[in-house]
Amino acid sequence: MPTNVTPEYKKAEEAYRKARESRERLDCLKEMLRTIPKHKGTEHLQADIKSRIKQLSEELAGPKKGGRRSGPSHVVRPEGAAQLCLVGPPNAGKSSLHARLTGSHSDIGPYPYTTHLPVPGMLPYEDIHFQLVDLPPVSGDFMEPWLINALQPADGVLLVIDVSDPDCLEQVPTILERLAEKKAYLTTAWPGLEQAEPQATDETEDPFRLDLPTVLIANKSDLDPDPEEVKILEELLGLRYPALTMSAKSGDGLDELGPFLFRALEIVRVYTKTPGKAAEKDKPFTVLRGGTVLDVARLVHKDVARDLKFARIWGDEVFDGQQVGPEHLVCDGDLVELH
Ligand SMILES: Nc1nc2c(ncn2[C@@H]2O[C@H](COP(=O)(O)OP(=O)(O)O)[C@@H](O)[C@H]2O)c(=O)[nH]1
Ligand SMILES: [Mg+2]
Repeated sequence: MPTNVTPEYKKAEEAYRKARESRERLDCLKEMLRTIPKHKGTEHLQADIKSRIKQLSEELAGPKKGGRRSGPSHVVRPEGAAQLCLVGPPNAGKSSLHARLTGSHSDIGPYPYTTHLPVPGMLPYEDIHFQLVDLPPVSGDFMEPWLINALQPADGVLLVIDVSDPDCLEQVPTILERLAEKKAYLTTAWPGLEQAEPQATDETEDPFRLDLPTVLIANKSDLDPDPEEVKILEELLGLRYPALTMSAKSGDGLDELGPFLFRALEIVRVYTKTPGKAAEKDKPFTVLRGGTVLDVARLVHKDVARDLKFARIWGDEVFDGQQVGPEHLVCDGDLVELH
């Protein structure tokens, strides 16, 4: 990695890491290319940035008429409290789980090639939703070239395996390798869970490294009812992902996903009110841990964020109606009045 990059470049890189929308990411990449010091030490990174600009521009340009690429974009725009992608070997039950959890028709979609495209769906949990994105399988033989792009906006991964299939002992390491080749790493580090292993926080880290908190979903528990099975598998695999055992068939364990995600991602729900009016208690905005009043304002509207002076806030950690600044951290259940 290059040393001696300018603060301008660092800022662009930071913005890229935070950007969730493809168009925003593209703008950040262009800014990175503009500001990166042009010398031998950065040649690799310059090339990487250029190829990502090309890839993303094509992705955003949509289907090519008569070209090889056709059909909708492979990147699902994030919605709801968080986006989680389903990754796993063929036949693990990803689409079945997706269908049961979100009411989607992922496996019996109206298009003949449904399984070759990302399929979004919403998992309800209390008064919020998590977006689950069903993806085609990853195997030793094949991984869709666009799969890595589809993972970019995700807040986490559901690594789905068929717990009754001994092949998963080979499939899981293969999947991790294939993703790592493309700089995507499935990590055990969820913001709201105690860290299973220390995470490296290297300042000069590769900006294109994608770390995704991952939960192992041991599906088809109806075929292998041993509750210890997933622990044994993890031990054999040398992995320490948090794990949930479930069955798309019987419905067993499906209820645990929402509460797990809420806790592991440290989702913060914030209700808003307009001055002089009643609170909107049915539809919260959500931010992740560390979210501020300003982040909430951005969700309401970008003009509201731009013009934000202060907020009044009601909640467990504040006095009723306390006046706070834009950088004030919000807590789950807070009611915020933006001024
Ligand atoms: N017994 C059992 N079969 C399942 C379960 N989940 C999925 N299946 C079956 O496994 C096969 C593959 O499922 P599918 O959802 O298409 O897997 P995908 O390739 O990972 O999307 C289908 O025949 C499903 O009916 C489960 O929990 N238990
Ligand atoms: Mg499928």
